[in-house]
Amino acid sequence: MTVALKTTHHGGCPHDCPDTCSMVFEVQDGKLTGVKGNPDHPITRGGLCVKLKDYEKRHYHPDRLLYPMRRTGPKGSKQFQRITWDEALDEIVMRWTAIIEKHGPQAIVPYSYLGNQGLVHGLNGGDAFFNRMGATVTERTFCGEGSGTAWLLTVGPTAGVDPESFIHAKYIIIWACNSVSTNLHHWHIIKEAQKKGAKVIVIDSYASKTAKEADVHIAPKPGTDGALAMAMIHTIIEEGLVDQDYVDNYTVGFETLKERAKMRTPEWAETITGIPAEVIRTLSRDYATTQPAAIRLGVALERHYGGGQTIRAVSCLPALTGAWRHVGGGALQMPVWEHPYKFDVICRPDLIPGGTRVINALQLGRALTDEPPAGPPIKSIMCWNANPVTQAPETDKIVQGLSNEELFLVSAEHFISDTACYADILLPASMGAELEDMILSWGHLYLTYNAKCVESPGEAIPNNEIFQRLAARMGYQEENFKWSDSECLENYVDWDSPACEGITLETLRERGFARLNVGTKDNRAPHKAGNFRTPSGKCEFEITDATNFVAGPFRQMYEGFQSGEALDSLPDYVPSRETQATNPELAKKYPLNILSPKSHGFLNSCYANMEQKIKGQGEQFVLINALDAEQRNIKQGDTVRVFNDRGAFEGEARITSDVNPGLIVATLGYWRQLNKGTVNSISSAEFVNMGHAPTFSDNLVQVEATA
Ligand SMILES: Nc1nc2c(c(=O)[nH]1)N[C@H]1C(S)=C(S)[C@@H](COP(=O)(O)OP(=O)(O)OC[C@H]3O[C@@H](n4cnc5c(=O)[nH]c(N)nc54)[C@H](O)[C@@H]3O)O[C@H]1N2
Ligand SMILES: Nc1nc2c(c(=O)[nH]1)N[C@H]1C(S)=C(S)[C@@H](COP(=O)(O)OP(=O)(O)OC[C@H]3O[C@@H](n4cnc5c(=O)[nH]c(N)nc54)[C@H](O)[C@@H]3O)O[C@H]1N2
Ligand code: SF4
Ligand SMILES: [Mo]
Repeated sequence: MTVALKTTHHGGCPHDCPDTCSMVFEVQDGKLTGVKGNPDHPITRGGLCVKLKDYEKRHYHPDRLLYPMRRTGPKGSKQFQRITWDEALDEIVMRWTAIIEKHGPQAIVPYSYLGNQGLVHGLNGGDAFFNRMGATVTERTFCGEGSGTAWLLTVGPTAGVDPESFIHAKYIIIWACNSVSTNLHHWHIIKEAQKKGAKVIVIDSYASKTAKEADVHIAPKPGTDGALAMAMIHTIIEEGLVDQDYVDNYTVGFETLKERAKMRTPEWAETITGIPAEVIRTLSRDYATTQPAAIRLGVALERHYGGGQTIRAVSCLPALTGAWRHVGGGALQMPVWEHPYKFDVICRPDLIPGGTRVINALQLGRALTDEPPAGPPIKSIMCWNANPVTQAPETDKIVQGLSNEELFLVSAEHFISDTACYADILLPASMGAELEDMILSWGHLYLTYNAKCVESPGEAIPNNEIFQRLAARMGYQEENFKWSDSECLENYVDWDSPACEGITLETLRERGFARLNVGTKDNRAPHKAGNFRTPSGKCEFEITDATNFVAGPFRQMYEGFQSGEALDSLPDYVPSRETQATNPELAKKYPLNILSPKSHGFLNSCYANMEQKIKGQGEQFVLINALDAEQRNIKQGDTVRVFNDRGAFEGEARITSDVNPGLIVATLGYWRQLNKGTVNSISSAEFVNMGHAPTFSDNLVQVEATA
């Protein structure tokens, strides 16, 4: 008897996580038998997270979608029947052709996000197809677009401080980021810096896992960080801690910023944030005087109405204090800005017919119910790499919209997700080890390769092939619809860019990863002498003539949203929409703020259907302070109902001092089909004041014990 040899192959974690780990796939007998972190990768360093450590189990999970299926029962009933690929594609093309004839192509809406971060099979795979069709353009602003807009306005598309250079920092502020759960491999670096004597400050509205490991935890009320940042600017200026030489040479608008910050005292900020003025003063002094000082901006910092302005204020701090002068000094938002991808080739925005309407992915529920967009009715949606029924706000409206028997929903998936439940046609998609790709990273400065090393189970095929087959049937002749995955990679990356010097697809295939040529962790100080990628080349405290726009870190595939609405030329604190102070009427009914951060054990909604992962993460729960619990007669472990006018969900009450009175926390990702509602049942689809970002930290609710 011969025993098949175990082989290993380079992988890249395809999930929406800043770490983009380089993985080692282990294959035996044509099956993925195990995964490990690549020990040679300086950030992965041989370890994966709790979600991915047994990734092979996700590949071969008994619930995996293996064949194309057609709906046989009412929408949402999960009654499907196996059909062939030909039947599935014929039906889709027949339905779409009829819709296009009757209503025009804009009656068809694509819906995707970062369920897969591959260059070929990820966020933008499929864009070229729908642009060619002339379908509605879907603006995707789930994650980082408010932050991205603010960052671009202030410092331009720079990767900022290298996450690896944090090892050289002496003062580290992690601002609205739960690194222990969401950016684990950066956390390892921060821990090492801490061991070497760096002070680690976590600014988080509740005691997250990360906050608990900090030297100092500062807990402003949600959405008040802008006031905290403005008071830091005030203190740094008032106390003469400004690096005047840096400010004079490399910034614009210092005098007007100084004027704006004059009244933004720590005492003023105390009344808004709940943080004692003395704590704000100490924070400001220590930050300004302990160099190198590095700030890690979490995505969550954008998630309230004033999120954009908050990020502008925070982004001014390193220039004000000259932190950018040092290796390991400055700020880190999303390093993806310096990755050399050719989004125009990937997305083909040139194919979008002039005047095509745009709808926003966060407002899908509204578009399908009470706020239909101008133009033709929405007759069909194709969803891939996304699961709006758990992940987008106002999910009751989405469910209502998707329940419409007349709406033709096509869903390409790994599992019958909460969204796929409503599909008319299900298409099985390939997973990690079953396809070739390069995985983009918004958390480090490496290119990451993923080899195809096993065949897909059943009849699953990769996203790119799904769109190729559809394009062939629709008669689209453009050459990009015929490129193999390898050809896509050759065409999608700017291999001739300085960042790629010495790197080819072949070298990537051999090593699995490659560091971009953008300096090393030990010498990179991109703004030591200014060189900001703004119109002035300087850090713009003040901007002139700016209008609101959407700056996706993964470049938007159309010309870019310009609202025409003028922006404040200076950063400031802009209050949230739903608080006691800004909406006292609403707060009478719904007195508690709620946060919905990421779950430690899930990756957005991925893994939240796997028994072992639910066991690790725990069933849906609600963190509540003893004071709030007592007032509502809620006991530890009670099932509670959290609700507002938008909807409700249930979870187990965990009474804890990790949250202050007035605030509750319920984490994201739980499946609606396995729970009574989820946290997005109550969240609002209103935008942040910049970049059309979501307001997940700007919601009021009430809580009650269930009978
Ligand atoms: N385990 C795990 N990891 C993930 C993900 C996952 O689902 N699970 N998702 C991935 C994705 S898509 C993303 S975008 C990243 C996001 O990673 P993070 O940026 O860490 O995002 P969140 O977990 O949403 O929020 C981080 C922290 O911000 C706090 N916070 C929320 N609002 C405010 C506020 O107004 N002020 C302050 N000071 N704090 C606030 C929350 O309490 C939370 O602890 O994580 C990625 N990694
Ligand atoms: N309340 C609240 N809501 C939030 C957030 C929050 O902090 N609070 N965070 C927001 C953020 S930051 C983000 S990024 C979004 C994420 O929102 P989504 O991107 O919609 O979240 P995922 O759960 O990752 O959904 C990905 C889906 O794609 C599928 N998928 C994965 N890989 C593939 C593939 O190769 N092919 C196909 N066809 N399908 C695939 C998965 O099975 C999964 O169902 O959620 C947002 N929603
Ligand atoms: S989810 Fe993030 S931390 Fe976990 S393996 Fe993937 S990239 Fe690494
Ligand atoms: Mo995200």
